[in-house]
Amino acid sequence: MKGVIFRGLESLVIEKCGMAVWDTLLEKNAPEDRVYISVQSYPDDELVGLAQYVAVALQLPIAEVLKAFGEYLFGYLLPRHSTIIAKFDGFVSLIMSIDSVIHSEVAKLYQEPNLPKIRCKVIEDGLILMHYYSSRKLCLCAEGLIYGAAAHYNMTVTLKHIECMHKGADECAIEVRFKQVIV
Ligand code: MNH
Ligand code: ZN
Repeated sequence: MKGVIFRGLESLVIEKCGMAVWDTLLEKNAPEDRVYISVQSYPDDELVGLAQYVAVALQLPIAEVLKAFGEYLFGYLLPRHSTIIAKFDGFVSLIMSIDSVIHSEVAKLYQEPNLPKIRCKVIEDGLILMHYYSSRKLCLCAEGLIYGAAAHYNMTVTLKHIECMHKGADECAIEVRFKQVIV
C-alpha cells in the first residue's frame, strides 16, 4: 500500500486523537523510525495493524474504523490529486470512472500500485451497482470513499453490501443509492 494512504490514516489519527496516540500506534505496529513517503510502498499488513489499534484506541469496531478512514481519505486525497478529481462534473461521473480514469491515472503517478478492480453499472436513476475485487479485501474502505465522494458532491448515499469477499464471495457487490441533497 502506498505511503499516501498511510499518511491519510496518520492525519486522521492525529486530528482525532493527537500526536501522542499516533506515535504509540506507530511504535507498536511499524518498524522503528518509520516515516511514510507518499509514493513509496509499505506492507498492507502494517495498515491493517494500525487500523486495528485505532479501533482499540477509539473503542470502535474495526469495520467502523475502516469506513471512517475511507470517508476521511477521500477528503485527504482531494487537494493532493485535484487535477484527477477535477475531471468529473459530479458524483455519478466520478463513481463510474474509478477504474478507467482515477485509478489508471494513479497507476501513471505511482510505481507498481496495488489497486482494486472496481466495475460500476447504472441500474436506474439513483442506483449504481459496484463490484469490488482486491486481494486486500478493503471493501469497507471503498464504502467509506463512496461516502466521502458523496459528501463532496452534496449527495446522500445509502449503501448495501449485498455480496462480500469477507463472506466467501469472489468479489463484493455494493448497491449505491444516491440522491442530491436539497439545500
Ligand atoms: Mn482509490 C487505493 C477505492 C477514489 C487513489 N482505492 C484504493 C483502495 C480502495 C479504493 C478500496 C485500497 C486498495 C484495495 O482495495 O486494494 N478509490 C476507491 C473508491 C473511490 C476511490 C471506491 C471513489 C469513490 N482513489 C480515489 C481517488 C484517488 C484514489 C479520488 C486519487 C485521485 N486509491 C488511490 C490510491 C490508492 C488507492 C493512490 C493506493 C494504491 C496503492 O496503495 O498502491
Ligand atoms: Zn465486501
